[in-house]
Amino acid sequence: MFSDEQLDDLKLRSIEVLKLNRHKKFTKPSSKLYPHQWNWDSAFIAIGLSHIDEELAQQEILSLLSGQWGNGMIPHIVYSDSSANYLPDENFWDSKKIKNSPKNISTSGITQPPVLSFAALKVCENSKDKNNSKKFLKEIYPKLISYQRFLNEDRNLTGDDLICVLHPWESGLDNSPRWDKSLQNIQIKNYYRVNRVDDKFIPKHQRPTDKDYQLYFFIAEKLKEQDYKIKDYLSLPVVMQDVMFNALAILSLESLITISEFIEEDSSQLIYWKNKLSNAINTKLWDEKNKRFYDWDVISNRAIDNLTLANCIPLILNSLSQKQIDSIVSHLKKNGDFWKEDGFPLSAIPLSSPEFNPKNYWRGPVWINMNWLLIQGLEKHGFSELVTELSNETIRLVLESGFYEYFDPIIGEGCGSDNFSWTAALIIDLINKHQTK
Ligand code: 2M8
Repeated sequence: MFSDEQLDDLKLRSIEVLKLNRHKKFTKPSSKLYPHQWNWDSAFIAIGLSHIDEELAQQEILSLLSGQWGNGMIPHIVYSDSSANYLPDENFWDSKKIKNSPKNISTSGITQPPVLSFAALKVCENSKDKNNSKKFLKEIYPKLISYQRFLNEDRNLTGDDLICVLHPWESGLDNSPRWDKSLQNIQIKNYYRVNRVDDKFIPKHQRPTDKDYQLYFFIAEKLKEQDYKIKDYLSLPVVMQDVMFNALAILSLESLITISEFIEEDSSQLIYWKNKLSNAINTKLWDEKNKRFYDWDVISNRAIDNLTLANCIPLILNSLSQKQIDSIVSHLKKNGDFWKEDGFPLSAIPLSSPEFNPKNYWRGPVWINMNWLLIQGLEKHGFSELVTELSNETIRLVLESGFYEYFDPIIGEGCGSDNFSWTAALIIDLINKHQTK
């Protein structure tokens, strides 16, 4: 399908994108639209960097951890440059005022999907110097555990062991239709006009709406009023047991258990959290009748019925039944919900869903990180043909369209920011796999 020259050239260009976005000791998601450090972006970026330069991969992780709060929370943004043009800026969150937050650096007050421990394990697996990576893992291990504790305990708000997400930004899939119904009920009274700058860089029809932005700021204000420590979760505008977030937290636990064996640490607490969370996701978020995973809206106490690609992310887990695996895979195949025969896989929401919009952010386009996560899941469960097919299509898309943030699944056109870091980083990983086969 591709020549070696084509792949070598694409890899070199991916490295250039990461170099372009490098800033101090981390990599910006993109230099104009996202001029700070983002949590799950840096996890994906570290995986790509680990194939090129292990030290840079480690720095990426250490830089993100420098924003960690005393309660273990790793923020979704670590601010790096107060003159950068991004809203909300660091003054909005006012993080330095919060007890136990870092005082030398500004951060947001919320987190993002937990991919970091999985990334740390991947960085170590790709390392040529196992002694060095063991030393690195030993250094960061207490911080990763403290983050996990924050997720499994502080964010177990309802007491049923599932982790709660408190803001669409925490889900990473900001304007996904899975949030629509829950956001619809929020009343914003006498609320100020929100300034945004993202639409100065990207055409408005590819980004969230003004109303979405108003809600994002409003919800964040409500969290800030409680100093980001939740005393009364039912008073919050939105609380979601997000199935992708919870699956990634189990993946983190699986990764931390492997790390703990490698660095000879006790893993009993991790196993305890993992069993509890796996049990909860398989009971409350799995529906036996419809054979699929759901998100749960805690405020209205009901399952969210939108099927999105995020509901397929549990495929990445070890402990799934054959029935669960087969049902997820049937959605992912060509001519399934997310892949039109002559189009580009995988769209973020079903191509047939009424909300589908091929160019609007998390409401239709293909995202390379989602494809990459699902490729890991397909590989884990032995679907090698589909892994090859999806990996090749993902590489082809970037080869033909460029290093965009997301892509129209019908015509393949790049949307959002160009020179986007996780696109470049994960393409490096896919090319490496392709070349070592
Ligand atoms: C997008 O989200 C940020 C807010 O966090 C934004 O729109 O300004 C999302 O795609 C998110 O998943 C991603 O981490 C971030 C940076 O790439 O951009």
